[in-house]
Amino acid sequence: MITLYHAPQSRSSRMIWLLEELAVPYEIRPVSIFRPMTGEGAPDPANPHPDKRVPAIEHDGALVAESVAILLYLTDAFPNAGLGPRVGAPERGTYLTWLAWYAAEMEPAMFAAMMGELVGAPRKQRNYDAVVERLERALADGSYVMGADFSGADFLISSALAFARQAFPPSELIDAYIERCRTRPAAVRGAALDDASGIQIVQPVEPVAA
Ligand SMILES: N[C@@H](CCC(=O)N[C@@H](CS)C(=O)NCC(=O)O)C(=O)O
Repeated sequence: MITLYHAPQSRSSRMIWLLEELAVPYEIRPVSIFRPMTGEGAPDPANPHPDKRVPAIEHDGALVAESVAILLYLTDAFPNAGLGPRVGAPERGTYLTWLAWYAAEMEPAMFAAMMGELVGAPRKQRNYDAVVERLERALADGSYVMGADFSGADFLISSALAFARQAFPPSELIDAYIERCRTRPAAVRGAALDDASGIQIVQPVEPVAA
């Protein structure tokens, strides 16, 4: 059983979508977090995350924190869900490149744009332009960043785009991509579970064949 430590409307929300994509049983365990935007909430002693943040998961005695680590851990642990190429597959390098790009390039560029930090900062502007260019190039070539099929990379990238759409330029390609990802049945089910209060055990709607 996988346990997700979760706070509604936070970075753990999209992890419910991911768990729905995997089609495995899981438990949602709500924890409180400090919310700097409102000053509300407090770190929860019951949260095993090293910084008392979310998301964190526990699985078979392993604790995993950080969104990208959780995604990679779970797509590797449940390869039959088809969300990430297995170790040794030819597309594995491309997959890892997108995951690292998301954490090291896209998120910083996105937050820099959201905070208005690009003006007068040519280095940040250059990084931001490169992010937009790489994204638009990938989406012009396929429905998803790795081509025709949805992967864990799309899960991270599309959810960040949906969260911070205003940080990116107007683009029909980007809008259509967000819509394609956000309307997946697992994403819709995940969104409906976000506000769950109390511990919930969720059973898969359509288990993936082992
Ligand atoms: N890089 C981390 C960021 C996690 C994060 O900042 N989570 C926020 C919620 S959106 C949180 O738990 N904040 C509570 C705090 O900062 O104490 C990840 O992607 O997992």
